[in-house]
Amino acid sequence: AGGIAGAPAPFDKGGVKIALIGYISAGDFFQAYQAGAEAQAKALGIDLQVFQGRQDAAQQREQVLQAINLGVKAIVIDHGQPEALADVAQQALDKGIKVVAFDVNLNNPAIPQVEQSDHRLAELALDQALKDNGTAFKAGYVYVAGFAPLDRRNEIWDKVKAANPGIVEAARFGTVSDTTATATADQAKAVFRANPDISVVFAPYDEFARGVKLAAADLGIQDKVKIYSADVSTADIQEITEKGSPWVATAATNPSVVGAVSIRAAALQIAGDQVPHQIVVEPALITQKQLRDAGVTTIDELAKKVPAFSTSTAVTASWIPAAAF
Ligand code: SR1
Repeated sequence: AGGIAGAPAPFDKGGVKIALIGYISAGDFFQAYQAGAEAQAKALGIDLQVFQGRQDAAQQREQVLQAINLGVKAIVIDHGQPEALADVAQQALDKGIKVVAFDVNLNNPAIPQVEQSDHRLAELALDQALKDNGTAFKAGYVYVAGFAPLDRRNEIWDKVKAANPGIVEAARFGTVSDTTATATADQAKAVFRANPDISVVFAPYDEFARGVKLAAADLGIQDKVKIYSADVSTADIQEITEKGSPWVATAATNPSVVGAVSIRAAALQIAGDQVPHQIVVEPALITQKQLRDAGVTTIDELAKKVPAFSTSTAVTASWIPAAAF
């Protein structure tokens, strides 16, 4: 990879090694995040080594050690379990390697944290749920504790329930695995059978929402349930806008933009710049109605309508070329 004329060292020469180490690699969000990271790395002449996640904390920890041995200049850690990562991340820092964390709280002042403003994201989705359904309904809630973004979204769900005692959480379920959507669908079916009066499901991860939608379709109850989610992808847009879909709103960033931001945070630190400790990519609300009315069928079309979906001004500099994705 070539260098960038006028960029600070070592980006003027190119070939800077950075590792991207994931925890979850299945699903649209994580694939788009990786694609965005790769696109930004390419634009910066970075040699990006990608380590795929398998929801395996021991393996991810091992990959951090491997990256240290490869002589990378920075490591971007995408999700994971803090207790398995904190000490190896510190080992990297001790060797002068920069570390950036996305959606895993490593609780270290030397590690910038990238996030999607999960509180705002949950507020956007739940405000829409209240607007559509009023303040009294039986809800299903999809949640798996221990994932930083889901834990932050959960804080807002708790707040909304406390402020609206008419909202009754009739069931809580969810699975995060390499088959999240189908596993969640199986659980959702059992939940719907046991609680036929659930009319709203808060499923703040698109794989959860897909699972709930699948269950509703299998049981023939799509017209009795409304699903509010997080995240968006081209496949999600198709599922949201199809005739009779119960998936009525989602709050989301463009995951490719978040991937690009994560790489920029690493690159700026390598170049000797300070970056904020908390780096936030703001989400936007996307409703089924907006998508249908605007005839939006893909994430690229969405990016043309919503500027925040094509780019973010977070952690950038004049010498950093835009990523093409
Ligand atoms: C299991 S955590 C899944 C979430 O991580 C990212 O924050 C995405 O928004 C997704 O919803």
